[in-house]
Amino acid sequence: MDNINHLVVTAKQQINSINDLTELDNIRVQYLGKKGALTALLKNLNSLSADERPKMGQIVNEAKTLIAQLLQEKKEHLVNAELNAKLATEVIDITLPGRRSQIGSLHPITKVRTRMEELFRTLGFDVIEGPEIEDEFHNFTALNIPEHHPARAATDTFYLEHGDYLLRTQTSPVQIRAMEEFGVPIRAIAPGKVYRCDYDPTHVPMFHQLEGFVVDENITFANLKGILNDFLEMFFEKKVATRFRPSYFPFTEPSAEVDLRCVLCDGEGCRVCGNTGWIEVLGCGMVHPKVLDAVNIDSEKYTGFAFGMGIDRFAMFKYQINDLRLLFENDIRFLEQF
Ligand code: 2NM
Repeated sequence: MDNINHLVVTAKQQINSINDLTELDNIRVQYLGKKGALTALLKNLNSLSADERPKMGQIVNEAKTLIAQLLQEKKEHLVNAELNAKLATEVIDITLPGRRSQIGSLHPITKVRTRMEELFRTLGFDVIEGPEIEDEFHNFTALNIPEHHPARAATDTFYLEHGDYLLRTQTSPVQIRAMEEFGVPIRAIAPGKVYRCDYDPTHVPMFHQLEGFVVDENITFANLKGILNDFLEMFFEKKVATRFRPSYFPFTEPSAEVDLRCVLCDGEGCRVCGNTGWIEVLGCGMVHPKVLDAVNIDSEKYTGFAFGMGIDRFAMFKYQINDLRLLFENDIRFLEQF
């Protein structure tokens, strides 16, 4: 009797003191296994007298049931604890705010370029594109830029290592190609990237230009002035005043530079116009007969006008950006404002 009580108490203590399923199974084997303590006691019943045997049998069986029950309860407890520990490591805080994906926006240069294209389309111009890698004929020779003109120097132009290829320094070679391909009459703009060896506070080696031209019979300087004034008024969304100053380009004759009465101070003088009341916005002129000759267009019969402007400069006026380099640093905090 005492012996059995002691056995149960010890078993209970052992079960309470461990925290591991393998150890728990060792305890089970120790008491209930084939060679276990209780199994031994049950086998021993045979050696008892007939009247002691049932009573003792009952006691041993009760002890066996009790230990089995304790083992089972502990097993459930351990399995649960293990599961809870695993779940705790997998907890997700569903109250955390999600990560938003950033929504992109068009670069201000792209927006202004698109706007300029739209306006010229309404004025009857096609939009044409061409290669950024050009040859000397299309970039210089056909444009009446002489052999030793400084613009051709390697200090001003990016030449490729092989052949006579270079990065176009303006988009006029696109217009040369268009005249070669389509002939006259023609009325188109060529927007795009151009490259020059330049880097200082007001110049970057890659910038954007939009050049336009019309070649047909009876095209005059008056047509040029009309188109440019219309375009500028549409772009700046107000009545503008312009000033055509005589200038020189090899590919146009006569040539002019166009100043716009400052759209910010209306000619009063401010930081944008450098207190002159005028801002220089583009160059233009009547297409030089030699340019038409270079692409086999009869320069006795046809005349044309052409113009070129900086898209980046127009973006700066439009959005009042005072530093050109902001447009090329691609800082998202700057770009997402437009
Ligand atoms: C300018 C200024 C003046 C120009 C000329 C031509 C072409 F191909 F027709 F001859 N395209 N663009 C031109 C004329 C460009 O940029 C300041």
